Amino acid sequence: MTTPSQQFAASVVAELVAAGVKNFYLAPGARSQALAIAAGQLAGAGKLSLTVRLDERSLAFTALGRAMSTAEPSVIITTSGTAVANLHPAILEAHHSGVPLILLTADRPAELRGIGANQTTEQIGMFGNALRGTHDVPAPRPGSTPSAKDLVATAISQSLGGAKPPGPVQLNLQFVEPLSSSEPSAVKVLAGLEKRPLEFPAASEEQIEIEVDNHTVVIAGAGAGPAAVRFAEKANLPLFAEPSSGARYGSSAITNYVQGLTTELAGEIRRVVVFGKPTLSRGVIALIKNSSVYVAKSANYGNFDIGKNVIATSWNLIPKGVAEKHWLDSWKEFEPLSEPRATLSQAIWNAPGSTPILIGASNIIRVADSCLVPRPKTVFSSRGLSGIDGSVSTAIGIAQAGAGVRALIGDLTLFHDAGSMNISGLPNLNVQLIIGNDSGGEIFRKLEVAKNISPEMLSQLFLTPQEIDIEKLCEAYGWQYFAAVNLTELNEAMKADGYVVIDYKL
Ligand SMILES: Cc1ncc(C[n+]2csc(CCOP(=O)(O)OP(=O)(O)O)c2C)c(N)n1
Repeated sequence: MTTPSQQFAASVVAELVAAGVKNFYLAPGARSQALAIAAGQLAGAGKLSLTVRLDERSLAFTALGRAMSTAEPSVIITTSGTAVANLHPAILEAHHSGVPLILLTADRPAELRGIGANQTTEQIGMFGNALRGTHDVPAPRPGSTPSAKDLVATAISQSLGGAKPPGPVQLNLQFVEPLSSSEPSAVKVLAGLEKRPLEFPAASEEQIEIEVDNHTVVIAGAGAGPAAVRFAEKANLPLFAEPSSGARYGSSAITNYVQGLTTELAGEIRRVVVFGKPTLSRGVIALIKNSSVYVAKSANYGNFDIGKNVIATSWNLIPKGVAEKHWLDSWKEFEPLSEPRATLSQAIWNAPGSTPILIGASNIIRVADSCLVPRPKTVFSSRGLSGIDGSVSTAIGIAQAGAGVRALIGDLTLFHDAGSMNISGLPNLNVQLIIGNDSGGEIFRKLEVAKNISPEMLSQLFLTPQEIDIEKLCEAYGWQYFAAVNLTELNEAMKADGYVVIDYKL
């Protein structure tokens, strides 16, 4: 027996696969059952990768991590109601950091909204302006089934961006009973479709020349990539590259520019050329506000103009002129920051191999920015909104891309996403969570608030010290646990495969 629900769901999922989308994420629910069946059939036939997780919030961050590392859209399938709302944090991060996601949110038919129907809310508009596209799709019924082909083509192209950065797109799919059937098989539907690779928007060839001299520096924030390195090296300029910029390597990159910016050398800078979205250091933001600013348009992060003072921006920046050697050399004189978090982040940065690194928000990434000696590394960090949420699940999604992951995060960042340690149903992946454990949110000690209140208030309202037993957490969820108090123990623990937590006491 077939039903319009199953026919349509099979077509939507098969059209996505035919258009080159491979990575699907599903949380269980009744309203979305036809989509789940279709995805399950295609996964069984080896046509797509399907990840099933209970908690939609974890699911969405896992999908985000996968899309961050592949640049391909992850598809997320949910049932209706709060299930959809649980996607919100990951959607906001995807919106602000240009990560493609396609949401298939199942819904009841529109006529049941606002009249007390169970598990029914306004799923359209729920995510404000964070979506690249929203499509409220009427329920398939006998004799009137929406066209999956056009819908899917629009969703894919909106998610991959072009005029706008990539981002999340919502297909809100209404379903009426009967909600599913055993036929048609999505595998058969796919067999009748023409398969093609994903079509990414072409890069722009627009370019401008920027004059450079001994008073110019290059700043590379999140998402900057190799273009920043090429520009800096061609012009012999100092390159201030954040750990997740994809540009912290090469002969121009400066290890501890953060310290340099606190010295009189900073006063020499008149012009800055910015790639990506810098967020980590107040010194850099102040510098941008007080300089002549040129910005490379970012494919993922949109238009950066934090000081509202950008003179010119283009997709491709070409340096005009070359700085003298002494200008670059003078920035190389600052020693890496030395403190326990620096030792920890250097150990992970310098570890052999090419395992991707995820660095959580908070103290650790700022310390890393002041101490990591430049070298080519694959580093991710959720700098769209710098949340401490979703780090465990984002790490799992990055690992799913094939090369495992080492995630360096704070203890509160772990506890915030502890539910994502539920790995039931996931394949065996190499996921190392390395916890810089200082029993609380120590970053707040460095902020102005610490000067304004008593130590007791600081602790109660901000540091929120925790005494959660990480070893027991690992036991409950089936992760291997290692405690480490020095580099020897850390390096030994980093040899372990599978789902691993290394509890590094700071
Ligand atoms: C979702 C979210 N909630 C709150 C914050 C504010 N915040 C920033 S850092 C931090 C504490 C993090 O503590 P931990 O992970 O232990 O790192 P540490 O500060 O010790 O380096 C908090 C609560 C945030 N960035 N994101």
